[in-house]
Amino acid sequence: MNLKLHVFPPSPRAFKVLVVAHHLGLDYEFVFCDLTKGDQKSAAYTALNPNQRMPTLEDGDFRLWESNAIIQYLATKKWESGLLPRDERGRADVARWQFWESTTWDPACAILTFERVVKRFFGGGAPDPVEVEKGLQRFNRAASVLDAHLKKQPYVCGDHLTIADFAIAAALTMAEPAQLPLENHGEIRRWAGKLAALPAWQRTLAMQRPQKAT
Ligand SMILES: N[C@@H](CCC(=O)N[C@@H](CS)C(=O)NCC(=O)O)C(=O)O
Repeated sequence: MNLKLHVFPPSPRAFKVLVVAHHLGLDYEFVFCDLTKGDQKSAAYTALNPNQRMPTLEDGDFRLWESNAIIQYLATKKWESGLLPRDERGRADVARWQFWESTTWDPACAILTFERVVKRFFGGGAPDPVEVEKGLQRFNRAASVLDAHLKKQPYVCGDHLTIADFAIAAALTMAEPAQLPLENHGEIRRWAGKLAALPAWQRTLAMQRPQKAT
């Protein structure tokens, strides 16, 4: 088996990569990158990913970091899944939402996840109310965009599931402990419910649970 995924399953960025691998039915070697022990800073890991962050993929002598790039690469292993459209406009649409996830959605969710979950997990003290307020404002702004978009179509990029759905929904695995305010975003809840019903989602959640921060 050539494919290796270096992951810390409680993290939504690891979840993103794992859920796509599971949905595609890919065989991979699981390599636990234990962030609680600083595995990401080891010399061996730094040689794979100089950012000292996970996830990282290895496929033979090919190395790839950035969760959104990793799931694009995984999807090309099973084009027939449709998770990455073959047509240029379809692919550009997926790329658009993955960039939006990286630049807008993930940073908003990450502030609330860091303040309300990660700090507790690593003994980092109480949530900083200024940061929480900033996170809430960013989250509400981004969630309004996504919710309005999902009113028009069942999935992020139209009628079919793509990697853009997994990329964005991964952060919602922290919705409860990070108290992501979804009450006013019924379309996001509807869409997230469909993803959560996928066998790949449940399988990946089960990997997250035993080591979960809460
Ligand atoms: N944009 C990157 C973010 C990766 C990232 O920030 N990973 C965090 C965990 S969620 C990490 O490895 N942190 C380790 C550290 O900061 O020491 C991606 O999506 O892959």
